[in-house]
Amino acid sequence: MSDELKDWLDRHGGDSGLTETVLAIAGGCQLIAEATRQGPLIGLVGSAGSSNVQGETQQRLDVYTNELLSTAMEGCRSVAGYASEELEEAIVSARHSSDGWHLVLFDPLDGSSNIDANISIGTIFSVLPHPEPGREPAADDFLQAGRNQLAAGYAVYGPATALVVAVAGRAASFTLNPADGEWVLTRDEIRVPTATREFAINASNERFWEAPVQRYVAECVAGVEGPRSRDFNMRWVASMVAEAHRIITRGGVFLYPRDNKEPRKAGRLRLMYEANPVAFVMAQAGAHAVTGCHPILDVKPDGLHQRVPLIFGSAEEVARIVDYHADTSANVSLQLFKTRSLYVNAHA
Ligand code: AFP
Repeated sequence: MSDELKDWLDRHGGDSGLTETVLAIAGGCQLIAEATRQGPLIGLVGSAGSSNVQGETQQRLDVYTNELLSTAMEGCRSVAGYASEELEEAIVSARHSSDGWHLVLFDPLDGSSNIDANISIGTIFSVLPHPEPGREPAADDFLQAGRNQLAAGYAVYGPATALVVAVAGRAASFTLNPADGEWVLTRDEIRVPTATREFAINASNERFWEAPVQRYVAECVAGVEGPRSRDFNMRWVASMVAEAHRIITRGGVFLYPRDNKEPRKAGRLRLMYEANPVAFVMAQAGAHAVTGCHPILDVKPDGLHQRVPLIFGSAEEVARIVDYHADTSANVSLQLFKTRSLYVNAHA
């Protein structure tokens, strides 16, 4: 039963038949919410003893949630195929490859390192059009730019379970009522505040960041004495979904920039099922998402598991970070700034 979610999708989902697909994803998220709630009681903690295609150790919950969502996608008439962080190749639906009209990509469990510590985790999804419904989808059919997404969103399994769904021009948040399994509409027409004083970044990587990001964070940390003339707050949950939800709730900016920690990787986060869906949600809510220089939604994909640098959130802060990337004197100003306010003030 998800009457409020169904009504919302029927009203705002346009004519691409999204209701069925998003309800199937929401059904999968509901099962995941139940599984995460029980966690250790049903043995869903700890390593599964296997690795995924990116070579990352899979947790039991990664494997289980991938199965739940895969089953939900197999059972959905509108889904011709699907792809997951946990699966090397895209999967063609056994029953609906030739009559389904959507392709779904998902990260079934974002924030795996949080599972055993009982910290918020989530699921992220992206719905793309099948370019030629009527035939089996091919691997390349999945490699569409984020702008093509028909719908995207995420579930966050925190103190409450929230499902955020975005379709063209609109984003809304639903809260799962565990008593009856209903997704209750709790926030419609989400708008992310354009200004913020809160940023999220894994600061332990600072020495590996590119100069524009070092400059941005140094200026935030300098607070009222620095060039921004105001104090900033910092948060890091290590689950991008939880960060995204905080940002749509009260504004903020999230950065997982390109760095030279592992130079062969373009970034940490995956384009197709992490960056694109979050960028789509942000765009419908008046926020921005970029690689540093370019909108995420314009990145032309070249692989299912491709990584990208990702910076998203309140429009004014993201615009500032883009400006810093465009500013070729960024290295120089970082030096000047460090000399002027961090070093001199600290030793004054
Ligand atoms: P998983 O994809 O393994 O669940 O990792 C989550 C994540 O990709 C993203 O949600 C976090 O922002 C990021 O990793 C946290 O990574 P570190 O805290 O290790 O930098």
